[in-house]
Amino acid sequence: MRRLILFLFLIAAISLLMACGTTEEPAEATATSPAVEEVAETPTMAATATPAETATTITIAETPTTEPTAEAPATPTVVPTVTATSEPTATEAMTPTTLADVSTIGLQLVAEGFTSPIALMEAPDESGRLFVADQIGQIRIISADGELMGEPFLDIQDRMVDVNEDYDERGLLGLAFHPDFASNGRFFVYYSAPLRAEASQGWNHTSHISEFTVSTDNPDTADPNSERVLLQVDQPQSNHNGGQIAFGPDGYLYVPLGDGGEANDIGLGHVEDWYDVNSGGNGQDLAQNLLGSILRIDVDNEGANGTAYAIPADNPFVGQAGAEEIWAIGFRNPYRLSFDIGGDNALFVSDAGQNLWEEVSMVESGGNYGWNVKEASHCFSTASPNASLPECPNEDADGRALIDPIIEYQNANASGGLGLVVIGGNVYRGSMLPQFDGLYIFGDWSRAFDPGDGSLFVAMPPDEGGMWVMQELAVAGNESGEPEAASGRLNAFLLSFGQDNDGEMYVLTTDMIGPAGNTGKVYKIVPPES
Ligand SMILES: [Ca+2]
Ligand SMILES: [Ca+2]
Ligand SMILES: [Ca+2]
Repeated sequence: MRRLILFLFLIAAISLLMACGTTEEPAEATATSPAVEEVAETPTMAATATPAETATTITIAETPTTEPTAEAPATPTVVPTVTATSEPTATEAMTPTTLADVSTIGLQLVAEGFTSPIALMEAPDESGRLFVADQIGQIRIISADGELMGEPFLDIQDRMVDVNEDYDERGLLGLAFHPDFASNGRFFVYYSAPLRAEASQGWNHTSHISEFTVSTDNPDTADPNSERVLLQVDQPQSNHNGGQIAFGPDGYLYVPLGDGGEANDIGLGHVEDWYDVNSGGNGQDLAQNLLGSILRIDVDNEGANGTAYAIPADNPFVGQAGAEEIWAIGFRNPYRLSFDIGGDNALFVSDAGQNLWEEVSMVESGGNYGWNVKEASHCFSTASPNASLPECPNEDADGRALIDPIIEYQNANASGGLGLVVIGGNVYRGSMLPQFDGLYIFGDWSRAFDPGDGSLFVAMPPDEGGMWVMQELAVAGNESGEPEAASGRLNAFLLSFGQDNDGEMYVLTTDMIGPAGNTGKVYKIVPPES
């Protein structure tokens, strides 16, 4: 009986996250019912309709702590060639990392007491300060000696919508320091403001990209009166707002925008695109709105038409039919993005899937990443979102390829799924865990809604072509934790990742489904034995 109640609660909660739009709308009760049916059907659909698809996806090697009797944790077909024992000892230092070398990490608590910590980064100066953005509208500082400072660096709660403590995808969602912050004190935030007067009636809120500057007399305080709103984007629904903004190695600011919200990329504020099989299509549309895209703007110059930012001359749609701010299209909810601070500085974007698949893409100029034609590498159907279509186009109406993700895994709505929402991370470039160098560490928000059951994953580029190989990452010391004995998982909701200037990584969690309370924690990823 208890399992049944939990199951029903899970279904109701999933419909809240995946299908419903504005949670405060009175239509919630009617919107929930069909979603309940859909979700309840998911396990059988996935089991009977997609065996072929399942077989082509990456193999998830169970971590040794989860299943001591499991076969080799590394997937044999994809593990890089291991140096043979007959090789001279001189080459031992060159032995490539295998998945078996990267199955476990340790987590060291750095700071706690946050509500909903959603971004962490080190200022690009010599101060050694870590900045933590909290969804409720505050930016806090962890000093170089590890102290969480009491006074916020910035508090913009009074400029935001009131976030719903039960669940909300709005709030302060992104923070980025100007590359020359040490000399110019400029930084940028992405947050959800109340709907502006000129927006379409009945829409939900207006996303702001704003610039602030640090106070002239106190480096630990921003000047609250320095706000300069660079970009406003009206949002038809409360959810799918993207979030993490970042400067690329080119000095331009990248801004991820979701498809506008609700589910399926249809409904109020969702335009029609070139693909008639599926309704809606802010993700595929280039010209009618900026939703469903990654933008790239120049914050150091003003636009010719009076905008507070300029368009980089090499943006892919300059002089074309699409909006010139757009860098890439085809996203549902690109909540987290990051640039590799080493290697080729690739841009990694996690895109939260709907009912079946979660994905991470490596994003390039002018790329089309598929939504709502595809959910990860699978053909999406707005009419039957719990069953992938057997086929769909491989390119859009302009001949652009629909680019598959580098990583995908099944949503926990389906049996065997690993979680409900992918949380993008970073390419590890630190020195504390050298075996992780060049690997992408990311995770999933939770497998269920109560209690939080977030996961950490690690992915490795394949030898040649195809998707990256991923596996779960066990947290040392959590092997006997709740909710599942020997899970090795976080035992909390995973909200985000951060990276400092040394390339070390951080994990941001909370015990709450929504932005409430003070259970938010920041951990540093450390070797398991430390
Ligand atoms: Ca369409
Ligand atoms: Ca669009
Ligand atoms: Ca995609």
